[in-house]
Amino acid sequence: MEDQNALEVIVLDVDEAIVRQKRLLEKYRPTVIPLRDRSEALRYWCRIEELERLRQLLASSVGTVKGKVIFYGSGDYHHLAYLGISLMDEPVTIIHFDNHTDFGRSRQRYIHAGSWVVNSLELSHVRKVIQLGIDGDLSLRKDIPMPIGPVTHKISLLCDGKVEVYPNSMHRSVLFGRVRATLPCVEFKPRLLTTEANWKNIQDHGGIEATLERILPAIPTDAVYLTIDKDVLRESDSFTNYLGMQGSLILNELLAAISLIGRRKRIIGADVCGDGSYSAARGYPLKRFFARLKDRKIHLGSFYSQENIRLNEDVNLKILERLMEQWK
Ligand SMILES: [Mn+2]
Repeated sequence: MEDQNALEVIVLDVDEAIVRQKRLLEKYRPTVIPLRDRSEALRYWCRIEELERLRQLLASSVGTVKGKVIFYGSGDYHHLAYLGISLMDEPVTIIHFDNHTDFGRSRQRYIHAGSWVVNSLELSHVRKVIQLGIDGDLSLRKDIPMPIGPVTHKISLLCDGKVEVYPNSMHRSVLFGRVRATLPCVEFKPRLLTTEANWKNIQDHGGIEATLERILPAIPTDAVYLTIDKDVLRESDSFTNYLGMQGSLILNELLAAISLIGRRKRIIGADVCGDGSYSAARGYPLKRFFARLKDRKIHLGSFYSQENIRLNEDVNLKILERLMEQWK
């Protein structure tokens, strides 16, 4: 019989999305940290101090998070990745699967599901972030049709080589503002007020494994931390809060990537989000507005359908299986 303790799983239960996945609970017997009373306070964004408190709670509840996998439900909580990342204790490169770059600008003293990469790169042990699968960002977005560029995103992180962005299929986009840099992942052509970006996307450059074989030898650390937002996957492979706006990566490509990273590098920690969940946002007018706008295409029943819960649980189990192969 397999040793079930070989892989330790932590659930930050902010939105019930993971604890509904009964096979996952039975198989891995995760440490569940109850946070549902903070569900709306933490969704989309929260104050940095709030995460500092949570980090202490996490560390005191589980000791180390090194070599463990953290689940926390919807990608609306992707800033909780900062907890696991900040608790790593050696120089590390973050390998980030997502449909979005998450290095947007946010209000001072706040951390956001779309800005946590900026905060993570402020940690001295975090050397670099490699982003894979990004098709829904750094272009005119369907959900929030506003110009994207240095005003909305911290593009300097890209220019300084702190972040590399590899879309899955997007090959060209236009940024508002002039950007100049010579980078391995993109060619910028500055115009008068805009910049044309030609991306070295995954599909047109040999697929996910060829892309990783090119990138991994150049990253500055042996240790890597994986953070996976399953909105990077196509819709038949994942039910998220980004219905109609998900990425195009196929589950088997994600799994192959995890295996390859595990063979070439030392995975020291991981977290997974993107399990769709409903937000009532009671008591938070701004979040409520945001939730209504963002989730408008999702039928309420979809959040509770057994089919969607099973779909997400299957993906989580496969991700865990792959990680377990790397860690056994
Ligand atoms: Mn994300």
